[in-house]
Amino acid sequence: MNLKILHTADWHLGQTFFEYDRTIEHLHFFENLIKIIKEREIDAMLVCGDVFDVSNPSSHSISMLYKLLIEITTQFPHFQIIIIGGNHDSASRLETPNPILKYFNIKIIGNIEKNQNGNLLFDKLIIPIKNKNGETAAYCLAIPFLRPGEIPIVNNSNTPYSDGIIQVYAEVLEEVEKIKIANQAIIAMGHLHTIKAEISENDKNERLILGGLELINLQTFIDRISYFALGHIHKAQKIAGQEHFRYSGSPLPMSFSEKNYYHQVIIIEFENNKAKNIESVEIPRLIEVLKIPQKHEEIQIVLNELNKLEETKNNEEKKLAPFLEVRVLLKEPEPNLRNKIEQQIENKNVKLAKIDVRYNTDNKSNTGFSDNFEELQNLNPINIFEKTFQTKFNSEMPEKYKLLFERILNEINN
Ligand SMILES: [Mn+2]
Repeated sequence: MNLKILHTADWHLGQTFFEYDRTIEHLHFFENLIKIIKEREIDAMLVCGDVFDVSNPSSHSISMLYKLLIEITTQFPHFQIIIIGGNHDSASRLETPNPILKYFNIKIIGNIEKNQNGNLLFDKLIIPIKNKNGETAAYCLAIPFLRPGEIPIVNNSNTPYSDGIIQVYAEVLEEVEKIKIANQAIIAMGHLHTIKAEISENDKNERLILGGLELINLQTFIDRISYFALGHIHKAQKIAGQEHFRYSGSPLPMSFSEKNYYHQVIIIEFENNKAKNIESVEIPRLIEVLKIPQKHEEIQIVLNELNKLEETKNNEEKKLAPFLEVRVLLKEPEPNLRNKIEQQIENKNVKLAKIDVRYNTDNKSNTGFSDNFEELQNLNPINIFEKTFQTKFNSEMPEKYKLLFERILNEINN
């Protein structure tokens, strides 16, 4: 049986980019999405988590989602939409509109549920997907992001979180294998972090919470699942070289570290139980992200670089101007930094989002303090201030700071 699916994830509706509203970017993505669904004659869309950026999205963000869903399903009456919750979404809030959405062939799965015996409610997690002929061409394992409290306890495991998640997938998959017939495909959805997924510097802080023990190895499912649609990692990629195990990535850059990402949605054509054709379709950026200069430079060089930027013509153009990260290398604190930069770019066609300051030091781990107890005992506040300054800025502390600091100490002590 033939079937054409669109896979996307990590929309993060309501996200602000360093306080800049992103509504026009999301609407631009929606336009592209509808165009692709129409032109490519897609049967169903899978949204793999982090639909919203926060667990209590604004009414504006919520109405953006509902408007999109209604627009798609009224334009394409047989279209089917399945959405799972991500770690940014609130499981129960996300599911709230389900009683209405079912009339539009839309299902939102925020969490897993169990019956009195502690067994998974499979009906909630196994969703048949129909093609244009109304045939069930695939079964979807719609498993949302799982929080530690939801997953089964696996005895004698060194990695209980990831083993628990794998067990949930294994149980649901076993159930699907019982009901499916030979020419039906099995599609899995997930919002999770797999082993070997490539993440940005920015993501490392947010995602690696248990030092890597939470990473999921999906190896055991490679031959049993026709396509695994993943969300959570913002960079589009295949998993372990497998064409049919993929992250679609986010349709918009969510941070400056995603500057070079190629945003896309994935279209998968199934023929019987196989993903026959897998293709990524680019989602063009409405607003670029810019880093100036390429590497951190001293303030005068930075200002010269900024001066070369093009002027903005009008307010309309400014709305679409790139988000700018300015990268500065400092020897000592520079209280007027923001002011200087803002003045320089006042009429330029950019939106200042972030000033990334780096200090002229290459030895951050060395605190400059002795580990000798006697010496530590004899340190006074001025010594500590001087040494901290030296470590942070890699230069002698100027006399003016010492005088200011002494004045503070005097005021505190008197
Ligand atoms: Mn996520």
